[in-house]
Amino acid sequence: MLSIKKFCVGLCFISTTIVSAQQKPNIIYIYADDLGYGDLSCYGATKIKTPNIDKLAAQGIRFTNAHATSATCTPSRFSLLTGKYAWRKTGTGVAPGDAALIIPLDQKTMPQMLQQAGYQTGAVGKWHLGLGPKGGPDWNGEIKPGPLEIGFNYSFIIPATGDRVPCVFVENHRVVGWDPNDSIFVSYGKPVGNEPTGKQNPELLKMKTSQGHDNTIVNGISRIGYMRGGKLARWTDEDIADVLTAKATDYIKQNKSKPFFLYFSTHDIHVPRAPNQRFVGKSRLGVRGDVILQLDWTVGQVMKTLDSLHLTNNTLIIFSSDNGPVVDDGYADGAVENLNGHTPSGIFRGGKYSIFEAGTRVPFLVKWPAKIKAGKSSDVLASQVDVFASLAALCKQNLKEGEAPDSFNQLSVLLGQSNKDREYLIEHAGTLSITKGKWKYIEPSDGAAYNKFTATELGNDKEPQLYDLSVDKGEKKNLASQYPEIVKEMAGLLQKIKDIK
Ligand code: NG6
Ligand code: CA
Repeated sequence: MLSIKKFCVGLCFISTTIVSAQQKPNIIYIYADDLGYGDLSCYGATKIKTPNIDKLAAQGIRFTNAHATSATCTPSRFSLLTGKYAWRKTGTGVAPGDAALIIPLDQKTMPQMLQQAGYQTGAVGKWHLGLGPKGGPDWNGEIKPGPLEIGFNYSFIIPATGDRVPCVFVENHRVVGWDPNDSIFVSYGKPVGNEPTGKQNPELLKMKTSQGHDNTIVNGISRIGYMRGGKLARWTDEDIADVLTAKATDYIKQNKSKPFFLYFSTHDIHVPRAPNQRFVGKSRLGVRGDVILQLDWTVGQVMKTLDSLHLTNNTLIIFSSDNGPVVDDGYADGAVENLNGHTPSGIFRGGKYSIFEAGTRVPFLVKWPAKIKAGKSSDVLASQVDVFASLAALCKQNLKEGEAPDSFNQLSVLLGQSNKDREYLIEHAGTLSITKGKWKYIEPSDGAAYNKFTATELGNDKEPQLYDLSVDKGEKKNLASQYPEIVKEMAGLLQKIKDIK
């Protein structure tokens, strides 16, 4: 005979399954910074172990041909949040820390679409899309427009990057810990105030620079740009991962009973790489390896929080990076010397800033236990610009003409139900490339072929380039002169896409 207890357990099970089947999934987009295709053990790294991110991969789909939209931060983030290629709009390059908000207020954004679908939306971490009106933000007043004006209900952000002033967090419209007796001023032109700079006082630095980064010193690290004031509000680099992870997990806890969207954009593994003491020396690959471990810890904390709240099953997590890897990005932090055979770009050519594959081909993991079969790997051609339209489809939101214009609905691919490649893929560094089927065409450009400071092959060439990625993933053999008709066809298609208004 069925005991009452068993009956009840059965009933409860049925009812929770029904509830979770009906409830929209929570969505967390974890955006690592400058993490390369080859930086994780689930993508073949052998010199470093990333157990938490590997677990995420094992419980979902690991994409091997998915791309950030650009090879640097600001344009990739612009494209992700608007579903529109950043290169269609001027002023979307790497933004200074006092830039005005780059996303136009009349541009439909992914968080706005999710708000309309009934989501609570939060942004935690690196922003780097500008803040405030034309002329830039007032750091001592209400800092807007910003995340809250483009579709987030809550934000706790690093305004630009860790290596750019102001070195303060902004929560919603205010600098965290702002002191009325110590107003904050920021300049990307002439120095403001008379605090020591990396250029004049290198003896005060705990981390020397290798290029640029020689303006105001904050926490023993000199930055891009000058700031004065806000002494009590300044962050400690070694605590940034802890602070952001706590804010992200608090956000999850506070919104556990609503469908929520969390855009969690980590500072790791961008420069300056100043890991918390817990991670120092742990990777044996120098600070760059140590901050990869710190990032892995962060991802673990998010998953642990979901587990503890029983949200794991119905939470869709996307984990990716905003652009490819770089080893020396302007600080002499020992990353190059301690690389120890580790290959951040994996088998691909180039890295951050490059039009070659490693500029945008990045880790891309999708996990949603309620819907996605665990343990799959997919070589489907995919782009982050499609996340917007795909999530709109998931939430049954119609996009009007002109909204997310470059974003395709690839939901079935993201959920592992289809293997259909994106029709074509555009990559963006200084120049553009287009990939369709096995061919990748890089348009001619006047840019430098090589950046000697970052030691990156940028991929620029005055001549057209054509690679057969089916046999030449490392883009070693330019076949353009051998296949002029393919070059013509690919250049024509690229032009057509560029011409779309
Ligand atoms: C470069 C910086 C680099 C990094 C990058 C932006 C120098 C020499 N280099 O100009 O350190 O901040 O901009 O990186 O200043 S991104 O990931 O935010 O795009
Ligand atoms: Ca980046």
